[in-house]
Amino acid sequence: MLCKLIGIPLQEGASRLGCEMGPSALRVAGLETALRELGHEVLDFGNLSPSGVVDKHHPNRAIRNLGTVAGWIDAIAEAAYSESGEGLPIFMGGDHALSAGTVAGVARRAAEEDKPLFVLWLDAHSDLHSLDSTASGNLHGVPVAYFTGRSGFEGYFPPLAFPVPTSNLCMIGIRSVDPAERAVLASTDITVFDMRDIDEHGVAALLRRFLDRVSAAGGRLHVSLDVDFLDPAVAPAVGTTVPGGATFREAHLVMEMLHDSGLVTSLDLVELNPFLDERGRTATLLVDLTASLLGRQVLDRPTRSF
Ligand code: DIR
Ligand code: MN
Ligand code: MN
Ligand code: MN
Repeated sequence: MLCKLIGIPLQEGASRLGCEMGPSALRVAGLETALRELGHEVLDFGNLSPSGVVDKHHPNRAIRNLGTVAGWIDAIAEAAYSESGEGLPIFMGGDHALSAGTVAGVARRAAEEDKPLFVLWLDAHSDLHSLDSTASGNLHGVPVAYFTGRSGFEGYFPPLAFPVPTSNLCMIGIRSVDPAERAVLASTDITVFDMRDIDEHGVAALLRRFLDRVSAAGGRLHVSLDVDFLDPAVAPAVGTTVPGGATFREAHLVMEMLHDSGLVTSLDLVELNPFLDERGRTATLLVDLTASLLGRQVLDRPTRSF
């Protein structure tokens, strides 16, 4: 498999600075080597930069860095479209606002190939705010609303040609949802598996149901992994930790099942804030999880101590 590493040092969508160092930390933690050791060809495209930033103002005064983030989304969507024609693009973030661009870009690719696009959202949060409903003003809280074509982004974010149908979206790991997001979840057919669902049924049964649907539809599958999907005890390097997240084993199991499915066509690794890390521990975990997604087995895994 040809793996394409694309760095996206975007941090303006998050409340704390530091995500711009995410791509560097993933490189230092050995992402390229780990994938090569599995027999994959790896191309590192370096880091993207945003398109021309236009100052934009929204009536919601809480919103921060709107013009900057919109410029990033434009550039990211273009790159995601161009690089999704062959191989597996791995988008190394950067905060989760970048997924507004990656999903928009791969959705254009899927439309061109006449295939449905499915999105697996691994996150503590649903990131479903509109520009009107966000109270924090942090734009990493809005990408899902944007790429599913909800209203209110016109004139602020780049026009969206191919919205992802909500029925093609599955969220796993959810445990922090704001009231406005809850209302959206209640009124759409987004599949939401929260932590209680994982506790009761096990993550494997939940994921298998979704993967069976993707496979039956012959779809492309974009996976978006937010560091806060993981429990803060194993992944401390994220600005918005939420207790009670996925364990080390659950996360690896998800990745191993995704590998076995052969369905994944693009991947986001987002919200890694190396400034908050403990000696590269979270970056290393993300590298290991990506290796699991690309075929590393339990018995091949390196022993780590921190
Ligand atoms: C919260 C936090 N829902 C917000 N969102 C985060 O600011 O809108 N997403 N941290 O990853
Ligand atoms: Mn997120
Ligand atoms: Mn999150
Ligand atoms: Mn692994």
